Amino acid sequence: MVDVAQVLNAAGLTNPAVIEYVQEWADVTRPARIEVVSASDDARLLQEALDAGELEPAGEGLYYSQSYWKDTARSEERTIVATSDPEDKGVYNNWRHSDEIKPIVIGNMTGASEGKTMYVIPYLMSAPGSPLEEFAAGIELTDNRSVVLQMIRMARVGVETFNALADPDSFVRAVHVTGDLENLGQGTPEDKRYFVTVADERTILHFGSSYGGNALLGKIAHGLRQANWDGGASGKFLGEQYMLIAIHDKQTGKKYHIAGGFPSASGKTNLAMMVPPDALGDRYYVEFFGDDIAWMWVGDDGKLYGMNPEFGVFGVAIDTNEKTNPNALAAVQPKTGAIFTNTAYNVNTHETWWEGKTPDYPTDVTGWRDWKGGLISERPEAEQRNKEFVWAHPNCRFTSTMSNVPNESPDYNDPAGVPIDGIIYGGRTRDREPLIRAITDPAEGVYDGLTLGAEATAAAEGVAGQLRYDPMSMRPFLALPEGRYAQHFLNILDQLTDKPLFAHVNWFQRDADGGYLWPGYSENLRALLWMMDYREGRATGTQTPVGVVPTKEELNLDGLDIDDETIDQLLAIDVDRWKQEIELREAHLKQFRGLPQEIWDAHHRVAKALDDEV
Ligand code: SPV
Ligand code: MN
Repeated sequence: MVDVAQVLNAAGLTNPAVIEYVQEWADVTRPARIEVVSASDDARLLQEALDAGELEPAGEGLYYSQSYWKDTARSEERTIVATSDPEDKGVYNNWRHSDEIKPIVIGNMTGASEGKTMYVIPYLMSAPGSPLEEFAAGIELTDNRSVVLQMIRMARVGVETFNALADPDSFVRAVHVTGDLENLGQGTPEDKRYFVTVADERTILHFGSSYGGNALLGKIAHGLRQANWDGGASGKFLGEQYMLIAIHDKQTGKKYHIAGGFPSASGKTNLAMMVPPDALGDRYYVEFFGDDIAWMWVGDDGKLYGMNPEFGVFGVAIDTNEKTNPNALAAVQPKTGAIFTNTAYNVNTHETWWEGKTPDYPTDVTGWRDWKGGLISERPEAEQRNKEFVWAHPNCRFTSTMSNVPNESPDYNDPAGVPIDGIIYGGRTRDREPLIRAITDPAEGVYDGLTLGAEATAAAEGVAGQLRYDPMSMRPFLALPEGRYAQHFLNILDQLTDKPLFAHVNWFQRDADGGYLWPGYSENLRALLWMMDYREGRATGTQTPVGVVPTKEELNLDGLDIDDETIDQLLAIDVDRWKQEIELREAHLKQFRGLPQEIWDAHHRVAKALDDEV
């Protein structure tokens, strides 16, 4: 048996609470070795992973990894929030009593790291010195070297950072055990995977995956689920699946900070890394703070402050190209240390490729393997360059640190955070939602977030035009029951003397032929500029029952080739379609126990305004 105290002490981790925690879990998982890691171990661990065949070279200082084929995404069904109080059960948090679920996960973890190394990863989900530092520290234990390499890119990892904490006993206990991936019964009734956040014990127990948020526990489990709980329990902050950017107006010198939630696959990463369109580039610059998580709190000056707790980006690679996201491409250039997962890979040239990286497939298929490792050249001719037979997995990813993203904000590391001027919610809706509508009443803003959703993509998934609701884009990440979450959100807003403006955006309106009305990507900046003009009183917009939409003249369309009729359509409110939506919202909200009266009042105000419209 490994002498845990000796290994930890030798690595400089002397905190008795940490030693006790590592000992407890080493006794369960029974690793052969224990190793404490810091970011400075990266080069050595990369070499070890290359030597062991866990990573392949993908160009100078670039790496490729392939996951087990049944382990390619976060699993919502297997993700659980556990506490000791049944009152914590919500509609979406998949609540279980910790007395019931913990023994099951611990049973699966028992002896599951035999023969392996247990890596001890001290990490921080904030800049050191942040007012939320006490909620940000964690120690992940993992038996997977690739997970360590991903964590080093996604979180601030290091013994020194951890030892410098004001309160070294306040840390999240995050245990990750990979398990025997080929024998876990993924997707069957005997599924052995469990991804549990025991929120009231600040303990995360994930078993049965080495992929993304299932395994990098600082991200989704700590950064969102635990944060959602801690934020509510302390009353101090909101932990949200939001991107965070600044728009810098070089003419006036002003910087506007906007945070925003979008359901998965709605372009959050592209929006956050945006390069302004050519015609606006002389005046505006977009600074990147984060593409997936924002923690927000009440500042001493009565403004809402926010920061990105992550240290890197775990972005979807599909459709990332020079037009959609040039900054993401720059973040994965040689020498960035980026890791590609489940893209296609060329064993001869060490290049990576994914659908949408270039308009055409690579000209020569020689050496190309698909994400499962199959040679493209060995496929029947008709399946080699055919969309139905993908080269890359739809959830293939790139992992790169924040500092590799060219438009990273100079303020990203500032522990004070940045004041939030606007919060946007963005659905994916083909007809009802205008390009942007500003929402001036804060409770109506929270109501809008709670009724956020994305349209079912295929008819089989639901009724056309009907949303899969995803409150605040937090549906898979809520630890709190919805009613309490909504009340907590309102409480935070109540404390602000200078509140952010809410708005709902939609980049996905379609014409009768199914084509997109709005060009999207960098052009989305135009909607956000109007939002800030409205907030600052430079624009007045048109009041509608569901918020304020820009007038045509107020929207900056310089250099954009778009006709008047299309703009009219983009800004129109279809009252009949909205009335249908109100009915669906009512049913959606009724599911939530203890939803604050303020939210119901907001709902009824909007419903009445629509009824009053002739
Ligand atoms: C998401 O699925 O929303 C992610 C990726 O950000 S993962 O970390 O795998 O959950
Ligand atoms: Mn996400």
